[in-house]
Amino acid sequence: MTKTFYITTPIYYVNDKPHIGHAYTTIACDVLARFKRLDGYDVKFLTGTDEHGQKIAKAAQEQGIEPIALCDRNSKTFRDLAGVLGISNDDFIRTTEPRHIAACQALWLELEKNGHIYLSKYAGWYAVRDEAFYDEGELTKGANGEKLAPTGAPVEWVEEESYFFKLSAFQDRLLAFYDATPSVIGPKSRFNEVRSFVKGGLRDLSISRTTFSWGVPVPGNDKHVMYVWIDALTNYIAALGYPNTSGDYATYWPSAMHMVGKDIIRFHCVYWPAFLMAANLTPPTRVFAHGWWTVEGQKMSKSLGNVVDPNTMVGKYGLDQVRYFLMREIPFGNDGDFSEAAISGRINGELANELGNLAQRGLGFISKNLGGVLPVPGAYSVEDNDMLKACVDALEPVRVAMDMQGFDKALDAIWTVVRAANGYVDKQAPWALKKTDPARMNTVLYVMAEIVRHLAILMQPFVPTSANKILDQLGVAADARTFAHLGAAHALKGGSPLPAPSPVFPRWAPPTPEKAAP
Ligand code: ME8
Repeated sequence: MTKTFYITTPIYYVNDKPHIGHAYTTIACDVLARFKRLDGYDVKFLTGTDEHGQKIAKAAQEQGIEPIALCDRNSKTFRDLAGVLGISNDDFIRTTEPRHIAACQALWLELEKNGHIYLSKYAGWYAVRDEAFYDEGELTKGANGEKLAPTGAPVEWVEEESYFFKLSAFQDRLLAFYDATPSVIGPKSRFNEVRSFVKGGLRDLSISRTTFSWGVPVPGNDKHVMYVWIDALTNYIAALGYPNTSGDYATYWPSAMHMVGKDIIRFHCVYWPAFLMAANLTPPTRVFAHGWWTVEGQKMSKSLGNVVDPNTMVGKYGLDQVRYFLMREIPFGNDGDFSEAAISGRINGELANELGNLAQRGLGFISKNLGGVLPVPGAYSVEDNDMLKACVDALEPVRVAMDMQGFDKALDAIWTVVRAANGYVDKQAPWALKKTDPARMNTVLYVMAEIVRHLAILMQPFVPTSANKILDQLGVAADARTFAHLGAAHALKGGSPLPAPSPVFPRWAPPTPEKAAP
């Protein structure tokens, strides 16, 4: 039976435009989805937009438009961005879709039927920006003495009738769940953070609001709309056809992984598993919370005007370059800083000088000196065999790293081979063999082409367009590019004509400032 893998991004709020942080999470999911497909998995990859709640209602009001008009417009910008980023998602869910609303109401009824919901009154602090309730003890003070959420978001006092979810009753079950499967939360530091939060005790959670109407109506009580987080989290099962628990739900839910930023870990690792347990559904298999990006050392903010638009970035540096940089620059899970120096360093130092150069050296030489025909190799030397073995052996450490969402570690393992291969080429110096030993030159050039084939196959998840261009230049058939095609059994055929090569990873230089008009 084919193994399955279900990967989701957070669904993004449509009150604002997408920025580099959203692009980061989505690219990470795309890299994983592509990796798993190439590794033989049946993958479902979901992304989408979070369209209900007070924050969206407020944004629409400020812009003088109906909430749904705001949602339609901004959801499209997220959908378009997925196109710009080359995202291979299988589905895009909007929480205003009927399938989502039906799933939310079904889940609610299930929780109610199982005795986990009661009606009472909420009195406490709420941050619209975070769409989160906070305890008095969690609040901090702003510059003017005003109360702020721990995230810095303004809070307001809310007092209203509300339905509550009996979260407090799930403390022991949640702790037992974490302890039985510690791999459910990554990285380890986040696991510890969540565990100690739950260990500290849980209060029941307010799960409905009455002071605005932009949300999923609570079944049987139209005065209430659902709290936006119970609504939002349900997207992950709505897209699998819930409340129907056969079909896609049965196929994919057992392998569910949610990728999120560290800001929303409590919702995904505490509330969501508890809701699912309360509905007698299984919690997700893994939630990974990655770190936060700053820009040139500063927090991204509208007022600083330093919010990085991923469309601009892709236009400036190139899509694969941006994807590579984001996955390579920092250990996944840590915070990172985006700077022009950092990205241009990666583009020029690694993509152009190391991988690109490796591909170009062999292919360019074959094109110029051998009439563009891949030579037939003779017997392999020890070095040839060692290099080819290193290429095949790279898959396992890459796979292990990817299973831990260690994108940077996976790239380290690939780069160990890239660097060894450049060393191999320097040492074998095939161009010097042209006159002295053409047969050996042919073997070296063939081995170089095989090395590049392996590296391009492994690099597809990270730099899909460029890796596939390299594979095109090697004449590799489109259906011979999975990890099952690594190794000698699927080796290139010596004697085959190759398409004309062209460099795949150009160097990057800042645009020269325009000359001032005379
Ligand atoms: O929280 N660095 O949506 P959201 C890294 N709708 N990642 C960042 C980032 C940054 N500076 N800024 C944002 C929501 N992100 C809810 C989710 S899911 C059921 C509902 C990424 O639009 C990161 O993944 O505020 C973060 O978790 C997400 O965007 C928040 O997106």
